[in-house]
Amino acid sequence: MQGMKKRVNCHIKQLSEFTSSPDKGTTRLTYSEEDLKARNYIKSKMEEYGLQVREDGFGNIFGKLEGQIKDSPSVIIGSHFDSVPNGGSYDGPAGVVTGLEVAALFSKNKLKPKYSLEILALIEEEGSRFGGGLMGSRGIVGLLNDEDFRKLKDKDGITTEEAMLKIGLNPDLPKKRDPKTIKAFLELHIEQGPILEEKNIPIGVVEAIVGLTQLEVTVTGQAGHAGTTPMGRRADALVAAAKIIAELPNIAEEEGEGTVITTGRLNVFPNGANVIPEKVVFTIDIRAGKEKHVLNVIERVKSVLKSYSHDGISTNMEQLLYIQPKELNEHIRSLLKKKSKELNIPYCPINSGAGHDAMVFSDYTDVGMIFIPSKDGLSHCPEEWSDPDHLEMGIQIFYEITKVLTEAE
Ligand code: HGY
Ligand code: MN
Ligand code: MN
Repeated sequence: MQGMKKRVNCHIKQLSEFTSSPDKGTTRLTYSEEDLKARNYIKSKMEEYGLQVREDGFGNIFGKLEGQIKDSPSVIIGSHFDSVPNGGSYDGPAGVVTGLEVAALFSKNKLKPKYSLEILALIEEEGSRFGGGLMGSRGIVGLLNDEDFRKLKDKDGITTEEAMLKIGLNPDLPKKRDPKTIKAFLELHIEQGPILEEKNIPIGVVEAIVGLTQLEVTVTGQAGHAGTTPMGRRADALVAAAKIIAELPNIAEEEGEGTVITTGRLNVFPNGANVIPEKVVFTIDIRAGKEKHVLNVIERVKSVLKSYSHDGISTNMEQLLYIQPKELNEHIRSLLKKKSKELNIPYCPINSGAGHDAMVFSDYTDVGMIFIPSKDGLSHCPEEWSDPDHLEMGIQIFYEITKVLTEAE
């Protein structure tokens, strides 16, 4: 495995430099100039490691090593290469780099898989530009159809189609993929929490992933002059939104069972210091291990919105994303544990509080996922860091399990 750590560090560092916020972490929005630079880097490495490279009609990148069985289904190793605003270097790229390195090892050891091996770099998992998230994986399995995809716009009103064309991508390429062409999907990801570090264990074998929903709430009032409008005659959208948001944490605490709720994005219109806000648009992200808790919280949010809809204030809620909790494939989980043991790499079972593309694929094929520790449990921030030694252990495990699943010799 010599040379791997150097290559892995180089991949992570290089990808982290494709950012629109070089002085504050990684900001790589889908179909941006930064996306294009990262895309070209990933494609060049796929070619270097002997893979046939293609992009689909969403801009997902596939690097394929053909199996000896004609038209065989593929074992896919992948993750996403977009980021949150001012995020870290490992969330997504750690999984893409894992795939690249497994392909490099297959090439170096001249392995011939019976079943095809594909490395997949997915777009718009975070939803930072077009909202919702898990877009690349939902598109591949057909949960996001072409028409709905082309309608999506970013905050400046640019559509997915316009943004793709701007960086030379072709939205008319094939999109949905027949699940029968996928034998398994494997994803390595950073834990993004403190558990593995606190246990001092380098590998987490993911058992289940939380269910989640992302809501977009619009509160509408009446714009007006900040100086001349008496307090009793205002329909201030921001005051109403603030009261609504202030009620949310308590709803999650009352639901319990690890339910979490977050308002991460908020926009005020017209956003003038001397103008009473006419409209506020904000997100509500709700997660829980059991679906009923997510559904309960959605209902409570609806009643809070209703309770503030009076005296010139109206509210509207749109669901940008909804995905049920997922339990990952038992056979692959035990294979991951077996390979970790054979490699003398300590591991423990773990559940994921973050959403991942793996959860989308898990309804269509066998899915396996491992975590590596996040320093101080931090993620979605510039401080995000993981130990290359841990990443190397994860790659070794994925290399071994991929040889088994592709029946490579
Ligand atoms: O939000 C998430 O859980 C993931 O980082 N997209
Ligand atoms: Mn991620
Ligand atoms: Mn993320």
